[in-house]
Amino acid sequence: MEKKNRVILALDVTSRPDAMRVVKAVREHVDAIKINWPLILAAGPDIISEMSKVKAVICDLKIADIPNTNRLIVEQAMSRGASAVIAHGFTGDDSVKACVEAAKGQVFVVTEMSHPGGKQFTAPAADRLAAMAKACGARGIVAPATRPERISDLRKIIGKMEIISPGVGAQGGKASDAIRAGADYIIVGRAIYEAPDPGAAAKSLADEVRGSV
Ligand code: OMP
Repeated sequence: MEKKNRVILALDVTSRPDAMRVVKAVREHVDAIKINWPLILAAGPDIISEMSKVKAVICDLKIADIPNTNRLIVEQAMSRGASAVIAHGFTGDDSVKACVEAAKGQVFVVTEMSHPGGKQFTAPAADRLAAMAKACGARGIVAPATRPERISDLRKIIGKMEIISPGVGAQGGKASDAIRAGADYIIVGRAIYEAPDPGAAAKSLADEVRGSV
């Protein structure tokens, strides 16, 4: 995935026409498209292959199962053209290693989640989840733009691994704060796809990111 705009589009729309409209409008201003269950369930898994022809696709299935099931899920996602997947780490290092092997390293592990409930169970475990992601050979972690100070803390644990950071816009986080705290990319959904002009919204976020480095 390129590192030009440092914006990952969270394409959580629920129809193929909406997905195509948004991607057409924003493609120059984002480096990757993150596809989650809402779009896969609405448009079918072929949407992964279709989008992968436009941009790198991160398949956000929040994979959280035993190692064998994790492996099967990751193989399906990668065979459809995903460049990377997002997995949970609370299932343990054997489950995360199964993802890392099946995705040839292209795994982002969720640490502290960005929503208020993320403080309840994920925040107390986040440092250990980040260290485990590193030990398992993952590509990076997912860390909250809603709490940029936690991005800085987690950066100290993982070193040069990548941080992708959701929570900008609709959840209250700010793109420049997340990048300054050490995120490599911001992940943005509603603030782009619900904007009256998604292309202009994505461009403005990419400009904010460029201005903050
Ligand atoms: P918006 O809040 O609409 O910008 O969307 C954020 C996107 O990031 C959604 O696709 C969420 O599923 C995802 N996300 C979070 O919001 N918080 C997290 O802690 C982790 C993720 C994720 O793994 O991508």
